[in-house]
Amino acid sequence: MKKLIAMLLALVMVMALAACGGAPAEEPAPTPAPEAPAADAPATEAPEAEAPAEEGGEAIVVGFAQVGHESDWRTANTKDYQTVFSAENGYDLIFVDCDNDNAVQIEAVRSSIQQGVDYIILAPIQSAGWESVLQEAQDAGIPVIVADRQVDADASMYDAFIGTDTKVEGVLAGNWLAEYLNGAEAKILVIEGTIGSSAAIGRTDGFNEVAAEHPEWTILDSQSGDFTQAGGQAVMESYIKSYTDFNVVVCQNDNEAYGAMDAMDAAGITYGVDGDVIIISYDATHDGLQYTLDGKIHCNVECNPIQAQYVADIIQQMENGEEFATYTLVEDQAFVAPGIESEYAITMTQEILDGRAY
Ligand code: GZL
Repeated sequence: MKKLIAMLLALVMVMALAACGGAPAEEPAPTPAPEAPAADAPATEAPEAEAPAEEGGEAIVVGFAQVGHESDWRTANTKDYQTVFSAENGYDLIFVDCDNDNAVQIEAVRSSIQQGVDYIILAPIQSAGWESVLQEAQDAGIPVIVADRQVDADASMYDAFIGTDTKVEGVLAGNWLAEYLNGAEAKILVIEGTIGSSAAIGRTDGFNEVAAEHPEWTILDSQSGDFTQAGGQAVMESYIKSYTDFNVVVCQNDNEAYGAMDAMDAAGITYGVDGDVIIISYDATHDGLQYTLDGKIHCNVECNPIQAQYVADIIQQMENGEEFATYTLVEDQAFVAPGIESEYAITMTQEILDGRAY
């Protein structure tokens, strides 16, 4: 109802302007999405918070179906949403931690539809299987914003996407490895993220695209650690039993890397810039960058979890009947251990670590 009033008011204003001959000469330019941080900026602040459109009015009710609590990245992402979509900012956030369970997540979105929320935010655990529930949201007239990960559904089935390009992250990791190895042989073990998630699919596809250009590389195995530390450790323990000759481990998030390091420690396998095994990780969370600064992780490809304000800005634009960005890419960069110079990544320093927001 609120949206209808806002639209009518906007329509009346435009008609009034037209009536007074004050109509803008041309369509108002679409409001650009907030500038993504420059690729080389270590800072990770999102754009300035603004009061929602209904300042002083009733709260904007937002249903948020979050992946779960599987990683430090997710913790930072959830905290960011709970900070931005607070009651004092004019929101009623109905937050559901879907605990990495796709069926639970689909039901959480259905529940938001049944509650008649104003907006739905979906961070999809898996990409597949969203068409019918997105159609239900569309039939109910509830805008859906897909965040963080992608869905395998036509873009017309939802209203906006905010997130990173994980295939680009995979290519970045591969390009850094090629630069670092400089033609040397690589026997690579990969610990993937959650099966069916666009994050795991993208990073795998991107890295494999680069690997295909390097016949001197062999990817010995690639199994899912589900983006968790326990999963990373279990997969690495299994790899150590099966493979005796490997020199690169690619972990698709920091928590898997911590688990892999635990497993290699237990087996007496050395890693890092002074060890036998190269570790590549993703996320660039605080602890992941600490390990990178310490030389334990060679290369850490960032995936910025600070995304909530981008979503809030789009909701405000929708509330005001304004143009909004239907696709917002949150830029990433990569970091490497001290002593490594790279055209693809920033060499870690204590100052960079101290300046990180998550
Ligand atoms: C990436 C995000 C991934 C992180 C993991 O966009 O979906 O999920 O890389 C998290 O740490 O579990």
